[in-house]
Amino acid sequence: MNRQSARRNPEIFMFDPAAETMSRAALAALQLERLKRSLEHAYANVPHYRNAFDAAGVKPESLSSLDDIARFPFTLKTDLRDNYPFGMFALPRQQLARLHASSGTTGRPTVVGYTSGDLDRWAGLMARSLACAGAAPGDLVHNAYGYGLFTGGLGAHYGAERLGCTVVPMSGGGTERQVALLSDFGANVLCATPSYALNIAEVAEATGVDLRKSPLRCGLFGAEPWSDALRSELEQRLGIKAIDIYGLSEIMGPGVACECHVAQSGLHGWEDHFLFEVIDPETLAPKRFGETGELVITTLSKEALPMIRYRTRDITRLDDSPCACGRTHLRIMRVTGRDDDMLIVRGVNVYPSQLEAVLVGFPGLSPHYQIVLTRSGALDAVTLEVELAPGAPDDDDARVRKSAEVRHHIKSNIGVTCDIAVKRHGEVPRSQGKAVRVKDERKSTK
Ligand code: DLL
Repeated sequence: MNRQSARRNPEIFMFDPAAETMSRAALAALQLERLKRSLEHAYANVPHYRNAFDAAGVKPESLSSLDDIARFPFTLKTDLRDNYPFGMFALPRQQLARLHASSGTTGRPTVVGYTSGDLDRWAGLMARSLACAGAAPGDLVHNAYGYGLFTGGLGAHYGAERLGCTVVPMSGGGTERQVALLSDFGANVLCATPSYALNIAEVAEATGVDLRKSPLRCGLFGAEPWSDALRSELEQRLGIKAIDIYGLSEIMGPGVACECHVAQSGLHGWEDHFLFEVIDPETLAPKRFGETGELVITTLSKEALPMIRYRTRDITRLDDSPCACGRTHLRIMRVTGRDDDMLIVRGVNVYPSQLEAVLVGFPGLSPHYQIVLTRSGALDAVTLEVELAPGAPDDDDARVRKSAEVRHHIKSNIGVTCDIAVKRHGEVPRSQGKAVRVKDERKSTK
């Protein structure tokens, strides 16, 4: 079956069926038309793009096919920081309806802006994503993404309203209260980071609330890398379908791509508004469909902040095979991690989510973990902190045995040798939003 032959199944609810099942030829024509406009808009209104295009010897008119995008320069997070706060905006600040920002670990925050038209399209794409995940008008959506400068809270909020849902704007934290309201209000849909959803599941169990017997049906989990092992854990403990949702503030926020509840395999990237490429992060050469590399995104309809070939640092691959749901938009396979989160453990490259895939569901362990980096002399050391499941034996001998078992399992599954520290139940910090998977103590242990 080729992509053209995927047919829409009338049983599957879509928020925007005409756009979501558009033929590949129509989608490509729309992308080309919008891409030309985006390049012109960026070149005419953002000095950074004018300089970068001139330096690369290209003009918006240099593009006559989608493949020509490869001639244009990349945009980096540092370009946003260097033009802090509003220098990358294509419109005067007075014409913007909202700002968001990410705090970043070092230096200046990354500031992003939206016109009211941008907010309208974002709400539409987020509504599309919620429906893709299995939400429907009339559902009660419990939104535990953080509200504020982070795009998660407000992004999911307006999308759920646009879909015709009732939104409970919880934000993160206060987990016991979250559990009580999830249960009392009878939420159908939970929006949260996967690590916070796990915290909610644990607190529900500890307070005797069985969410598996509640009307909760689906979870939209994203904003951080996670594994299929954590997916199974959340599905089983919450009695839901756990769906992966992807996005980033520089491009829009949540809703750039979302898995469908039909296949739960790869995230449909909304190609009528974004152009997706995968490149080799070392050579910067384009990769073919199916090859793993860094995801690069160009916005096709953003007014306030057009992004041309934005290097996300997220590692994934694209899949253009047809999907059982009938949507024609390509799929971005699960983001395993960011290239800047990659650890080098005794010479082997490892992403935290690979360790997670081995740890979650491991007999006698709870699914909480943290990776601690220290330095002894000139060498970096990596310790994986894992935690005993409630009720597991926790005397010294049992912990030594568990540590050896985990070390062996990681070595045989991922090929790295890690130091393992087995903690008592409750000792690994619980997530309140984006989990801090890596604790870098190298500066203090120098
Ligand atoms: O995290 C937007 C978002 C909110 C997405 C809620 C999904 C749900 P930022 O704070 O700018 O925006 O962080 C973006 O988070 O480049 C990825 O590294 C990571 N990320 C986001 N979604 C996923 C995912 C929001 N599903 C950065 N899987 C991105 C893996 C993800 N990583």
